Amino acid sequence: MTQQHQIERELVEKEIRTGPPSMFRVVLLNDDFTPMEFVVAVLQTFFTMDREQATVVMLKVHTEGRGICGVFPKDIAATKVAQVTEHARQHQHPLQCIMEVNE
Ligand code: TYC
Repeated sequence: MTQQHQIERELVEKEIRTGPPSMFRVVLLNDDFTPMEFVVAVLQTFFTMDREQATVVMLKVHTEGRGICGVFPKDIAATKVAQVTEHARQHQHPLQCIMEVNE
């Protein structure tokens, strides 16, 4: 068995033991174009942060490249990603919002 097969087998066995992942992080990615003020408003509108919390997260994304907006069940995380992405495109901003398994 190759090392790759062994890794895949361990992942499948882990999923059988633990069930599918249930919680997902919603993450914002930095870019050079989306205005800071727009990102702060997104965090307040879609992630129920106050202005101070939203500013902290926005500056973290701006300086470190990415930041966590929240952790949610899969369907809620997917809805937030879709809402943020749609809102950003409506305003012609390239803001990227993704979800990933919260191990
Ligand atoms: N880097 C952007 C700027 O300088 C601000 C920004 C922050 C963009 C967070 C995206 O997810 C983001 N205007």
